[in-house]
Amino acid sequence: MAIPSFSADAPMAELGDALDEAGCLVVTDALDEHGRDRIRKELAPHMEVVRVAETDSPEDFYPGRTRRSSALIARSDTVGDITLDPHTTALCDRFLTPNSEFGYQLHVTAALEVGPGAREQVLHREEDSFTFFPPPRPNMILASMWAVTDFRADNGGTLLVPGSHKWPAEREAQPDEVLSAEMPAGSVLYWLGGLLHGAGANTSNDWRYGVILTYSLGWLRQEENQYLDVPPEVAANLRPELQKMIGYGMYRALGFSLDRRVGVRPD
Ligand SMILES: O=C(O)CCC(=O)C(=O)O
Repeated sequence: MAIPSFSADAPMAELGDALDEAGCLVVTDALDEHGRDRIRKELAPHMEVVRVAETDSPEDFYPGRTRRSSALIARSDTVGDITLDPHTTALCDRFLTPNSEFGYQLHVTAALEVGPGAREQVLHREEDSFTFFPPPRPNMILASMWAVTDFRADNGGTLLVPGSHKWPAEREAQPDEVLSAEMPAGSVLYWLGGLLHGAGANTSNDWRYGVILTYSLGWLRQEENQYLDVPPEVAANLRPELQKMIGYGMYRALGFSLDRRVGVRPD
């Protein structure tokens, strides 16, 4: 099974059908060069101070020779903009809302650079924290990866196992089932939380740069602690849709704060 690829003006229903079948999807021409430059510039002070490990052990979840930074909503207005991208929200509406009728939320934000010499990351599923449900699980997470640079098979492009979102837990991916999500800078890759994936090895001389934004059902614990990474004084300056998306809202009775008046009705 191949990784489906569409341009940003393709009908949403076709994108959604392709994602449903393959568990992954590339949308090209989603972020122009100006937007990519702004992301790099806004995140540069945070990426520059990340210590790059030269060595790692095969069990480490994060391979050496990679650079990672999170708390992106507090650090980059442009990441805030793409968080609310209409393709993403349409896909969340289709894949998450049926299991979360009062809304979904931002789950993880991270800028991920894969440097020359980095090894492959272990294949995993975004939903693996939710062990209560055995795979194949109900849809709980939608992931997106924004390509700030080109993603290629030789520079650490994300590895995906199309179709594996429908597999039982015991089925392992064979080498010929693992594909590299090659895509030009400005594309966005989507995958469902049940899909096996991981960062590829980088055998080139270039750094691969991506921004991962994942979304989860509104009643789940978020993987990144947004309340620490985007504390109230920072969240106060965000637009209301983004405040709600990072978790400063309520899901039925979940998430109230009487002191901060979240969830308090005017009457
Ligand atoms: O960097 C990538 O391509 C994938 C990263 C990933 O899956 C992770 O860090 O959990």
